[in-house]
Amino acid sequence: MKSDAMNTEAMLQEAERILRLNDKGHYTVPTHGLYPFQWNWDSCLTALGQFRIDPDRAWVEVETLMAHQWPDGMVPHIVFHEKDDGYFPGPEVWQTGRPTPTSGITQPPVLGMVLEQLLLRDAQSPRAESRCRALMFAAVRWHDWFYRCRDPQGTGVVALLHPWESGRDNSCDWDDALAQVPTEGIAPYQRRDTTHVDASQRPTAFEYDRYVALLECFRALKWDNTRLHDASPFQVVDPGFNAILIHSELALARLATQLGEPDLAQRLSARAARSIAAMDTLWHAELGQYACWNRRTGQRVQSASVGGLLPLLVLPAKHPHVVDLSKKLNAWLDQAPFGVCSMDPNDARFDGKRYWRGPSWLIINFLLIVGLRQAGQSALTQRLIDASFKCIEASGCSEYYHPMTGEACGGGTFTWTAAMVIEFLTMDNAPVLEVT
Ligand code: 9WN
Repeated sequence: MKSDAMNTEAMLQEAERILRLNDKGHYTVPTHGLYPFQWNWDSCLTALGQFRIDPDRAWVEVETLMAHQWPDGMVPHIVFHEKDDGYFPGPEVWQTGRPTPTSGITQPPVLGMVLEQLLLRDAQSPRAESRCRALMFAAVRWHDWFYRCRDPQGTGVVALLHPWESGRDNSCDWDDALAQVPTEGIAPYQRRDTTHVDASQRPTAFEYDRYVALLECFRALKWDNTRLHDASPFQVVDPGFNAILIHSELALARLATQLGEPDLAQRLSARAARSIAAMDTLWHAELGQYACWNRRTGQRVQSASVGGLLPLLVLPAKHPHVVDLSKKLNAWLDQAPFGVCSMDPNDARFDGKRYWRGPSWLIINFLLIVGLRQAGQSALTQRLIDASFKCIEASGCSEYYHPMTGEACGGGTFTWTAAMVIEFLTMDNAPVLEVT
């Protein structure tokens, strides 16, 4: 929590202003121009901040997202509520055939953890429990989809089929796997992102070609999720993504208990336990952290990104890797005091301004903080909150920040960054939940 009362008030007001600025009534755009639609994990994390302004509006944010869940359980990463030519690839490229157009891939499932928080915070409201109940069942259908369609061999960990699914689009984690994606015959296209943001802060043309190639490959399979996994030239198991999924699964299990569904709670707890055990296979002793696994080649990925620190979300306090990961976080913060680098600052590929290859992101700081609080790492928790506020003080609510200078990067007046500011300013009151 921030001590300076004046600053706190000013920050809260600015954060609230941004949430209102980007509010489209029943969903929120991440920022106008660059991202003019509803994004999956942006909306869920935004609901946490919205709750402090208007609890009902927070529920609506996630209800709107889940109204566009696919019949097979998948929750798309973008819902194209309105027509807008300012973004590529738009609905005419995805061609998923949904009544309201959506993309055809998903994003990190933070919904479960957010639902648990919303219900805890809204316990007095007479409608909260029934709203949460409906959303909980929808979230469980999404998780079932993950294990059915993204882990068809039942290994306990799910694979990503597109870098956009990770939410960490151009992370170095995907470099090798992406290089194997064939691009022959992709349709010509025109990027829009670089008309909004300097190209040096965005993915490269090489990467975009492969993003489009994967999209076209899945489109040719008519977005049939029973076929996509095995057919995809890109199948990467990300420890960060899986940690988010498991953390949400545990949250849903607790909700199921609370809402009188003991059998469901038991099923989810058992699946989470199995997945936590499977995460052990992603520990990379040489890097001293978790790392991705390329399911296509059967090889470990040599990349020390922040995704490999996110398993803090599911480690019990006494787990030895809590100490390893905390040490690493402290070392990175010594080198880069403006938040957690998205890539090891000692890696030759680190680039402090290029999106997910170095910059710090407040939502990632937040997820790490959730894990660190669970693990009782209070000093490091405070260090990360302070680092996040340093970014805000230096550059306002930006999409991401140069982790060594705090320079604003990407889009401005950014929704989930504003939501995280509210969260950090008020989280002292949030209960800490334990991983057992
Ligand atoms: C593609 C909206 C989204 C975030 C992602 C972030 C970025 C999109 C893009 O913006 O991705 O989904 O076009 O660059 O990487 O995490 O959800 O804020």
